[in-house]
Amino acid sequence: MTHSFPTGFWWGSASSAPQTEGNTLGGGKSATVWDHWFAEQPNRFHQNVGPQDTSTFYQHWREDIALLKRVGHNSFRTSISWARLIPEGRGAVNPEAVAFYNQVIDEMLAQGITPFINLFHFDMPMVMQQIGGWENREVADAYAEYAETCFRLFGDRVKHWFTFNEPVVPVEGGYLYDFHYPNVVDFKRAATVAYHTMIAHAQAVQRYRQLDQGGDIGIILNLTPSYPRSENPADVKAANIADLMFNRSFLDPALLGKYPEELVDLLKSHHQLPECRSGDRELLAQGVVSLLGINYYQPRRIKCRDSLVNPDSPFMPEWFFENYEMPGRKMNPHRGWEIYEKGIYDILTNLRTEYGNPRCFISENGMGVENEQRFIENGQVQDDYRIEFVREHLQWVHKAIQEGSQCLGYHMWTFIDNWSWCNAYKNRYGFIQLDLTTQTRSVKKSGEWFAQVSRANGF
Ligand code: BGP
Repeated sequence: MTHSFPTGFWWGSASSAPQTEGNTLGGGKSATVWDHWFAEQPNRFHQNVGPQDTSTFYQHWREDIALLKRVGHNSFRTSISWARLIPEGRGAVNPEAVAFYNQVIDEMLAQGITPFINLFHFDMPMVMQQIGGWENREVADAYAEYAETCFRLFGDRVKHWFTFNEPVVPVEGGYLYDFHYPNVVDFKRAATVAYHTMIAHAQAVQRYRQLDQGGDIGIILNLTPSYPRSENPADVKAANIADLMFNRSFLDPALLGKYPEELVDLLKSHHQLPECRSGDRELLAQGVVSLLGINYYQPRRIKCRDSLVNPDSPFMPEWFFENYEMPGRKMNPHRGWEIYEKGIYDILTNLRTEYGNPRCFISENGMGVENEQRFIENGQVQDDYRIEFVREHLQWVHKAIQEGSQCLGYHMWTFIDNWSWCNAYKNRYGFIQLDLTTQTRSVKKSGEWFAQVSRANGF
C-alpha cells in the first residue's frame, strides 16, 4: 500500500434530505422553496423532474443504510429537513419526522456508521420564504430555534453537526445568477442573505455550545480556489476579488469569526453592505467552528476584465473579473467541469498556513456523469473514470496530511445517484446506481473499490 491514511479516518459520502428523502409533501412535511418553484415552473427542472420522489430514502432507509455498510462507510452525512421537522417553520415539532430521523440515526449507529448531520441544504421552508427568507432577520432567529430543537432531540447520539451546506450557493443561485428560487438579481439583497445566513450560523453555534453536548459543530463550505490566469498584477487582483467574494465571505467568519476587511471595504465603496446591528461583531466571533467540511469539485480560473463595465447593468461580482478557460485544461467530458486534482491539496495547505490548520475533512468531492447507463456492462456501471478521479484526489489529500494538514476524512458526493436541483437526475454521482423507474439500487464498480479502500484504510 502506497497511501495509508491516519487511524480513524472517515470514509463515507454525503447526501441531503431534499435530494434523497422523497415523500416531499407527505409525512406531515410542508413545502420548501423547491416544491413551490417546481409547482410554478416545472420547465426549469431537467426533464421536468421535481423534488417529489427523490430516491425514496423515506421508504428505503433501512436497506440504504445496509448498502452504506456494504460500500465501506464508517460515516455518512445527510441533512434534516426543517420543513419536515417543524412544518410551520417555528413552533410545533412533527412527531412523524422525529420518529423518522430517530430510526435513521439509530440504524446508522447500529451498523457502525457515524452520522454527520447537516441542518440546511438549500431547502428553505416556503413559510419562511414567504416572510422574506434570509433577507428577514427573524428567519435567522427561527433557524436558531430549529437548530436547538435538533440538538435537543438527536444530540445525545449525533456528535457531528453542520449548520449549513455551501451557504454561498443559495446566495448566488437565488439572488445573483437565477438558478434558485426566488430568482432575484440584486447584489445588496444577496449580501444581506449571505450576512443573515452567518448570523443564523453563529446563533446555532452559540446554542450548541450552551447545551454542552460534547460534539463538533461545523459548517460545510464549497471552497473553490481562484487561480489567476497569470502573475500579471491585474489578473492577480481579479483572482483575489473572486476569492474574497466566493470563498472568504464565508470562510473567514466560520474560522476567524470576522469578515475580511478588504471585502467589507469593497462592498462599502459600492454601497452594497448589508445592515448590521450592534452586537453582531461579538455574535459572529462566537460562530467559529470546531470542524470544517470542504466541498471541492473544480477550480475557478480568473482573468482581469477585458472590457469596461456597463454602469447601468446590475452590480455583480463580474464587475471585477472574468472567468478564464485555461487552454489544455483537463476536463470531465461527461459533466463539463474542469478536473484539477491538486486543487484539493491547495485548499488544505491554505487552511494549514493561513487559518491555523483547523480540523477539517473533505465533505464532498465527486464526478458527475450524464447518461451513465451507457457504461453498464453485465448489469454493472463500470465507472473506472470515477475510481481514477477519487484515487487521484486522494493522493493529493494524502500528501497534504503528510505535510501536517488536519484533514480527518474523505466523503464522496454521493452515495446513491440523487436528485440535483434544476439538474434533477441529469448528472449521476453515486457509488450506487439508481434505476428511476423501479427504484432498484445496484452497486457500481467504484462502490466496490471504495469499500476495499476504506477497509484497508488506504490503497
Ligand atoms: C454540489 C451540491 C450538491 C450536488 C452537487 C452536484 O455543489 O452540494 O447538492 O447537487 O453539487 O451538482 P450537479 O448535479 O449540478 O452536477
